[in-house]
Amino acid sequence: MTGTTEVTEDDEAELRAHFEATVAADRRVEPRDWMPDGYRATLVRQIAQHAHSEIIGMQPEGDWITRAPSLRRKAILFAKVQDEAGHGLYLYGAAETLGADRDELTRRLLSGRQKYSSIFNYPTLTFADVGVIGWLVDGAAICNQVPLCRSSYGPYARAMVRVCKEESFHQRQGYELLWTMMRGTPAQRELVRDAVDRWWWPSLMMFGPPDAASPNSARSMAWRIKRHSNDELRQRFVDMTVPQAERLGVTLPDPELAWNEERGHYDFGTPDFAELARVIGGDGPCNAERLARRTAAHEDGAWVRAAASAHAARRAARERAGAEVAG
Ligand code: BYC
Repeated sequence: MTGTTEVTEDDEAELRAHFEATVAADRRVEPRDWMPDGYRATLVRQIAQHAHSEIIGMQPEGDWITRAPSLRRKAILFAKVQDEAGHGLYLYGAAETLGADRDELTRRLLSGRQKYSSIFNYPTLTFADVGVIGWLVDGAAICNQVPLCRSSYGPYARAMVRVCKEESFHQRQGYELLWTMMRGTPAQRELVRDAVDRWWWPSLMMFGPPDAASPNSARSMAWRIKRHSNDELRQRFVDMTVPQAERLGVTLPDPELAWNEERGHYDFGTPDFAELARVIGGDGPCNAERLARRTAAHEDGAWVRAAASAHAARRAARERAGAEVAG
């Protein structure tokens, strides 16, 4: 309800019942529908964090565009990093449908009040990291995001459909790069081994804290924003990735990794969740660098935003004048 329309307690109870029934029936909540404040706030938090991750996520791989080993690899990497910018745009757009202001979201990111994925606070030391990010990081992103295509909020769910299609392509390109390196020289295989060792555990941490320590999961799952818990998705990722590692011929750095016939899943070790908390809290290897770079890019882009706003204002004025003449 917007404007001056007064909402009585009875109206609100009816709207709430309609919202609960929509969610329970797996129908979509749309921007103009009534929704509880907590639902809206949870979505803005998650979608903004997701959008920020896409934009900050351009940095670690972007570092290798000028140093890609061939024109083909450079073109692929360029396209992939550009896709991430597109994902950020869809997601900021989805957040705006909830009434969020994009400038404000950016301010919150730059001031550290809103988070982005922990994974992008690790450095990309060699070109093998580009392959491993595609394979493991995009692989984890797909596991997490495919169920979000069925999220209860329409604009978020629809944005996820396209994001997931592109992420699947990214994952394949990462796997193909590693496949090529694993069939290359011993030095190339060593680069892959080193990169897998460094990225495996941070990739498992992308799914968030364990369920017992996840303050938002229960509420988000009841609202069908999230469809699975952090631990369920982490397990799904391990189950999906181990056979791929075997095909590739790489060893994942976890001595506890073993098929458990009884559970029908792989057992695996516990990620260092204290490290995850430190990285989320701002104390990861590259947090300061990532935010400094994003801040500089934002400041450098001020003239583009000013020019775009002036252009949009002139166009709107022309359209208004045209409408008056036509009227
Ligand atoms: N990193 O109660 P929990 C990508 C925070 S983009 C940082 O479990 P929730 C890609 C969490 O926000 C990857 N923070 O939270 C892009 C919460 O803090 P607040 C991004 C994390 O929301 C470019 C607190 O810890 N994907 O893949 O129920 C190139 C407690 O956690 C992390 C998405 O954003 C983390 N890893 O569940 C390549 C997907 N984990 O906000 C790839 C959408 C937790 O209460 N997001 N936190 O202060 C989600 O699915 C959920 O938000 C999460 C966390 C599973 C991440």
